[in-house]
Amino acid sequence: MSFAALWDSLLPVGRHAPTGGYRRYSWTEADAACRAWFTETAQERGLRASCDRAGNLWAWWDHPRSARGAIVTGSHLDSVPDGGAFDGPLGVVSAFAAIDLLMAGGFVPVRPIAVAAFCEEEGARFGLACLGTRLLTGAIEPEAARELRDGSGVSLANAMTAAGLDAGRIGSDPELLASISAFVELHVEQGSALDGIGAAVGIGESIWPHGRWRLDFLGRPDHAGTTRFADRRDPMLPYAATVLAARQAAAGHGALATFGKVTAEPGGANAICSAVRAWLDARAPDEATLQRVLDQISSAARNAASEHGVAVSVRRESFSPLVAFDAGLRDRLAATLRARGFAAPLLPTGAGHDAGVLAARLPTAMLFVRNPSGVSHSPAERADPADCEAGVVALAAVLEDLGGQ
Ligand code: HGY
Ligand code: MN
Ligand code: MN
Repeated sequence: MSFAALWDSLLPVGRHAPTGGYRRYSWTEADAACRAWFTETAQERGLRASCDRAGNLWAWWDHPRSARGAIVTGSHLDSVPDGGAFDGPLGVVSAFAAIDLLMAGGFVPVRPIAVAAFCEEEGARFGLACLGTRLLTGAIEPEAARELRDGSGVSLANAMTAAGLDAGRIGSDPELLASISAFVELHVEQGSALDGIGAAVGIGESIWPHGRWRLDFLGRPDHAGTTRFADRRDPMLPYAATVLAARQAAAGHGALATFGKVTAEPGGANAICSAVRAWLDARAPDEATLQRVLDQISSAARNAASEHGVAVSVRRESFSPLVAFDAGLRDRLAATLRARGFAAPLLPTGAGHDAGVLAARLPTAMLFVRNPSGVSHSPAERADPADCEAGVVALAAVLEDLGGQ
């Protein structure tokens, strides 16, 4: 099947018409439809569909006699709130399209090849990015994962159970990991470097260390029209000061800091709120810098809170260390692609990926496809059809190389 037809078959799932963005949150109806799409797509190709203990989906092009490790490709199907169509799904759809291309060309792999779709990569529902690969690799304990809560207080265990999975079985799978020789994730570029260079496809070099922290500012609710400023304990003020301090701290260190999610409780327009809960996303070129930025932001939050008689706590929800992708695999991809006429420049990225989590356990690599808008985590995210096709050709070449010997 062509990339375009396959792409179109997934496109309507989880799309929120008023914004044009995607709301594919883990273990919801939209997620179930994505999972059903994955299984059907695998079966249509004669691939063996399976689900691991963490709920990640796999489609296996088995090799009955080979004892060699598998080559795995894929990405994720979940989205951030009102995310773009490409972040995640491009890697999964391209993986199936690349297999179609290889099968149509009569390619016979000498080892298994598989497509994977990992759960909750964005952490949009349960707060922890790359949850599926963290579980698979043992980077999070099953008990801790089961207790993760979404914004409505539903636990991961209950959400998985409601979706028909056995949450009691979640956990790492060393045997599955040991059966894999390499993982290659294709992803839409979340910036405009490729557009600037004029290249359709690039190769990942490293991922900045990054994480999420939750800040709770607790004040005292009161009347907006009758409470004198001097008598207020308004958590909105230290929160606002912290947002500005975060920008300043990050900018001063060549890092990034973002508050993209905030709630004011109870949320009355004519009342001082009792609590402001905010989520900080911070990223830096190295871990020491990231720590310095965080220390600066935390201390600004504490100082502003105490100035306004507000309590504050800072809690880490998610952390991903610096990742340098496997140099041997990266060079091999570069040689394969350059032999096929791709410029294939190397790119660092500030975005997190399952390939980054898996890199701690096996050789991993990434391919990026040009994004002419340079925008991601937004409905404006884009990749042109010709570049998506180029990505499929590039991925097929890589799978042919890695899976053919
Ligand atoms: O948030 C990230 O870096 C990624 O897009 N999951
Ligand atoms: Mn993303
Ligand atoms: Mn992604």
